[in-house]
Amino acid sequence: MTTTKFFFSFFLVVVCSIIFAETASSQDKKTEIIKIKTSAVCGMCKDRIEIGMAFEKGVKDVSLDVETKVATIKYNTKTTTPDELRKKISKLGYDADDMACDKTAYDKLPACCKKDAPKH
Ligand SMILES: [Cu+2]
Repeated sequence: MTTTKFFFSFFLVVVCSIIFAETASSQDKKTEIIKIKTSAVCGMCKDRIEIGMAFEKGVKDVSLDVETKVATIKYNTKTTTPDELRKKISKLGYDADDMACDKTAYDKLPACCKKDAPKH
C-alpha cells in the first residue's frame, strides 16, 4: 500500500464515521415540525387553535398563520403522531389537511369563526 492510498483510505474511514454519526444522532431526535392546513378564519381562531393545541400531549410549540391558515406545530414523535394532531385540530372545530372538522365542535364556534364566514 502506498502512502497516498493509505491516507486516502484513512480519509474515507473518517468521512464514513462522520456520516454514520450524523445519521445516528438525527434518528435520535424526537422533535419534528409539521405544517397543517386548517380552516381558521381570524385571530380568535388562531388563539383557539394555539391555546387548544398547546396543552395537548406531545405538543411543544404551536403557531398559526391566519393569512395562510397553516398551523406550524413542533411535536414529540414519541408521544404523538401527525394524525393525532390533525384529529385534535378537528376536535377544536377546524379542518386539518384532509381531515374534516368535528361537527359538534364546529357548531359551537362563534359565527365569525365558521369557515364560510366572510374574511374579517
Ligand atoms: Cu375566528
